Amino acid sequence: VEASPKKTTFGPLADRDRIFTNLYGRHDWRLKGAQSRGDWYKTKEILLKGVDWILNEIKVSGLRGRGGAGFPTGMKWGFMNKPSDGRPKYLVVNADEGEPGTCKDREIMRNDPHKLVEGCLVAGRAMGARAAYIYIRGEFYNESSNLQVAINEAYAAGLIGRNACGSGYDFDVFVMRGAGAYICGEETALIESIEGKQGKPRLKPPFPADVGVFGCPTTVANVETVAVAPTICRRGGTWFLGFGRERNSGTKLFNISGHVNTPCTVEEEMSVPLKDLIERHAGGVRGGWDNLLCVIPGGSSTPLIPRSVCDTVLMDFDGLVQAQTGLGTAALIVMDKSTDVIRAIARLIEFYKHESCGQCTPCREGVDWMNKMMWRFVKGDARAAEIDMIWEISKQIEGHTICALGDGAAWPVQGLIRHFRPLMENRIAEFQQQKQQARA
Ligand code: L3W
Ligand code: SF4
Repeated sequence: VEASPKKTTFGPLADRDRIFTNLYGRHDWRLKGAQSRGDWYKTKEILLKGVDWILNEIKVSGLRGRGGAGFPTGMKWGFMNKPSDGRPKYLVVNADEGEPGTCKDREIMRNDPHKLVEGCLVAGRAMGARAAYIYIRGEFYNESSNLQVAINEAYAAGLIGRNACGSGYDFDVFVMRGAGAYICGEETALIESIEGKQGKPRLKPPFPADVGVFGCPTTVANVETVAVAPTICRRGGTWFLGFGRERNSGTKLFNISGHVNTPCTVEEEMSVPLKDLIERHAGGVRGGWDNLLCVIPGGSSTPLIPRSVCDTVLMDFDGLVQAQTGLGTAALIVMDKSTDVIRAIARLIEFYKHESCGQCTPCREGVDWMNKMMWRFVKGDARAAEIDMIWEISKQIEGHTICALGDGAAWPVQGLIRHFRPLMENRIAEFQQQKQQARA
């Protein structure tokens, strides 16, 4: 994908173009503070413009889902725009944010909860939804209480509930807390959990838009996706489209953690070069850019990329796919040369093994095998041929499971082998040498 002919450089984002104006809680997050920063401005007018107008603005904006899959938001919300068959429709907000390295939605709910509540109303209107359920990660206790305060304030001010904002539209918002399972961030497991069952993913189709929560048409959308909708409607889809490049538009929250001088969450223009993001906002790599080993660019499910790729890659959907990885949740985990990258990936695979729900054989058994093999690779206690074997196991998992957790476990292993195979081979050779010396 070529950069748009009109634009070849991306970022820094000007303050006037930031959607999330209260990162790190520098201002008052309560209703009055939120209103002073533009939230709930002319919401009634947006609602009265109707379903087609809202959907059109979202489509024009080019917004793609911010939870990892990057599905076009306007199209997804449009799946709900069918004649009613009598079943109520629901919006479910995925606030389960469990992907290692990811903490952007937490920041929104903690410091900008009114953006999410208003977003539920606008997105809900676009779908003809009766109510929104916000399913929030159990560990986010403070965030869920801030969110509940914001919801209570919005009810008291007549912004949601009966005749929301005086628009004639009735809309409720409920918060539901999870209980600590990563798999409940998968949209159908999340639906099962809301229904009071174990969080085990369902086969798709049927997609939630046909059969979702309580058997009713449902759209599950990420916190950030929903929270940006009111600003897009106020400033216009073309405003949002003006950031980033074709098919990769808008502003975006990025998390930067690991071996950087100042780990942070920052809103930047989509398609910003990875190197600029780290140097401009995170104080650079510890010990300087030359000390960089690799970066996991989009949360733990996305394959790592080595320093040579990091020099030039753009942080967007297409740029990272071209680099054989993905934007995922846009959570960068930076590793400098002091990192034992084999151990780092082994630790991630152990996480996936622990979180697998166990329904599919390739995930349940395959991820367990990969975990055991990875810890032997950490020591070097393996045969070189086993590198091909674990690659093959990862390929047998990828695409052969009910949900994306299997893929999420397979891809980090593939990234490691793709870029650090000689390191793995050397470690095996060293271990064999040590064993021989010990025998002699
Ligand atoms: C109706 C159709 N709806 C697709 C809907 C579908 C879903 C959305 C995208 O996985 C990814 C995963 C993780 N009719 C439809 C349709 N839809 N076709 O569109 O669907 P899908 O299956 O591509 O993605 P998903 O199941 O939502 C999410 C990756 O994100 N990830 C992040 C995980 C963690 C977090 C977090 O902590 N916040 O998100 C990182 O890579 O691997 O690939 O709504 O129903 N014909
Ligand atoms: Fe469960 Fe793993 Fe299958 Fe997903 S891929 S349904 S987590 S066993």
